[in-house]
Amino acid sequence: MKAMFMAATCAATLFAAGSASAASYTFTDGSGYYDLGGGLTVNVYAYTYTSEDPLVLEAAYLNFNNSNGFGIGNGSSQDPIDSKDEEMLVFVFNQAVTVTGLDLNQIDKNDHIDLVADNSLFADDIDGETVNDVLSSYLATYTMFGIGTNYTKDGKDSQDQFRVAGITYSWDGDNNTGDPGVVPLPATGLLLLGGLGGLAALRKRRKSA
Ligand SMILES: [Ca+2]
Ligand SMILES: [Ca+2]
Ligand SMILES: [Ca+2]
Ligand SMILES: [Ca+2]
Repeated sequence: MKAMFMAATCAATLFAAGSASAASYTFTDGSGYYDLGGGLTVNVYAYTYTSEDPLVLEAAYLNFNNSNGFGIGNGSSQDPIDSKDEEMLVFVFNQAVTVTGLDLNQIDKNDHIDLVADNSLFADDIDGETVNDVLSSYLATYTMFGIGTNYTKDGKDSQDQFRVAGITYSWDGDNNTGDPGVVPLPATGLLLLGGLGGLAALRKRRKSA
């Protein structure tokens, strides 16, 4: 039973890795516009939000504090993204991506986080330490991604606060041509594919012999 579960997990990982290339980006300024390379760009916005379904966003002030990353506030670079003002950081890409991880600062299990893709909430009030686990398993593609915190289900805890310094995403860089041939795979994916390919070649040789 355990072996079967592991095999299924491997297959899912392989599929995800093979369908898109993965890359990371560390934000080094607060301009709000970033060229991620290969024709992919992202605009970063700050919002407040008071309702989750439908998500209602109102523009807020984006700030940036060096290696700590993005915060949201009223002009102070020391102001994190926090539940006091129910703040959300929104990334709008020019092509569909999957955000698979974030470089988060000032985050722990007492921070309660909301995650949004294309205007729908897919994780509500999750423990801050599980954000990257949730992201790595949510494989939908979207052009709008948001991370924020409010206190609707969190006992009116206004202490939730964090910052975002970087982002890891997977992206089908060839989605204009549909050619998956040049998409790089992580080393483990290559090894697995090599093993499967070798098996197929062996079968072919046996059949023709
Ligand atoms: Ca704030
Ligand atoms: Ca925190
Ligand atoms: Ca909390
Ligand atoms: Ca929430």
